[in-house]
Amino acid sequence: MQRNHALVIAVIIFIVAASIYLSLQQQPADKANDQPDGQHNGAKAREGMPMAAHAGVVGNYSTSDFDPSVYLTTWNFNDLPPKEREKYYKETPLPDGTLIREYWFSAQDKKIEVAPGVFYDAWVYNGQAPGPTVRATDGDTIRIYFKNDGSKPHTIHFHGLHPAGMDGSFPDQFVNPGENFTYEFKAEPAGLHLYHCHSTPLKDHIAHGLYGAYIVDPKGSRAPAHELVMVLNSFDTNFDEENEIYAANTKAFYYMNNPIKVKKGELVRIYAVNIVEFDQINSLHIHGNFFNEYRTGTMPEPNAYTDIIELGQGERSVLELRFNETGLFMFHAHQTEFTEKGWMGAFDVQDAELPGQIENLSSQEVEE
Ligand SMILES: [Cu+2]
Repeated sequence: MQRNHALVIAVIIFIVAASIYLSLQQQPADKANDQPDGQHNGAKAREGMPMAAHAGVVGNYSTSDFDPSVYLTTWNFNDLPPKEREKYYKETPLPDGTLIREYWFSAQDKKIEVAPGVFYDAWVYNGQAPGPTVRATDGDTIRIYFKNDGSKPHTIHFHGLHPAGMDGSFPDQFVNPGENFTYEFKAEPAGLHLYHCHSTPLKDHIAHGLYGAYIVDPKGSRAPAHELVMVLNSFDTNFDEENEIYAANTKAFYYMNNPIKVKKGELVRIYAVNIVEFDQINSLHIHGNFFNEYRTGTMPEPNAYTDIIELGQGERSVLELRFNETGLFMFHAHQTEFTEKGWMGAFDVQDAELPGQIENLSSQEVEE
């Protein structure tokens, strides 16, 4: 009995001593967190690190299969040399001045890198998510030869006007693995649209990467500008119907590591499409500036002069702005969770007079 009492007392003394020791160890860190300037130890440790590292990304990407910098200014496969481009895109003028635009699309299963070293088993159009940007002028004819090389039934459902049989949405319109379908319709109305797979379950087919931007230019076209395509997307890398990665154009924080170069004073036009699955709303906010918003791009006059737009899934807006100051300006979702999981980038506004600067091409110059 005596012995047992001594043991219990020894254990109690040890526990009390250990808790006093641990609480003394804890104190300095807690004190640091209470600093009046609100600076935490963690933030202090990160001082002096490069901007992108501070933003939360470690390491770099391979851009051999998808380069977000190239994607920004690519439509109708205009990044490819003429011989290679012919395999995917052909345009034929008609007597009425419109064009027949033919596209060769396919769907595949493909592993894509969505953050440095983070790979996702995507379903993609033409090897990339977002799929290739389709661009036409109001009244043109669009013809898409679609082959499903993937493992699930897929479709291409275009927003815009078209006959019922070209909708790619009902089960009898699903294109089974190994099968083909040709979509044909007029490009209308002028505006910024999108396409996506409409096979079921719809959320799975969209979340896996089957979507892209579809731009219909008004007849007479918009003013020449430095044009950028941004598809706001997300990836549920552990398949729990919540996103782990958010981005503009797939790769988390890509434009933080590789800021988008624009010239001071030039007209910048952003075609922003939101396709984020599992979250009801997304947004795009630009720092140090305001822009004209043309919602859905269908009307000639802007509907807002603002620095933030909100977009539900499938919504899109054309934004126009000029930067009148040089330097780095951030753009990001104003849902801070999305921002911190990759949907954040920067513009690098450079002086137009700098020698050796590459001229940015307007839409018309690229088309011709
Ligand atoms: Cu699909």
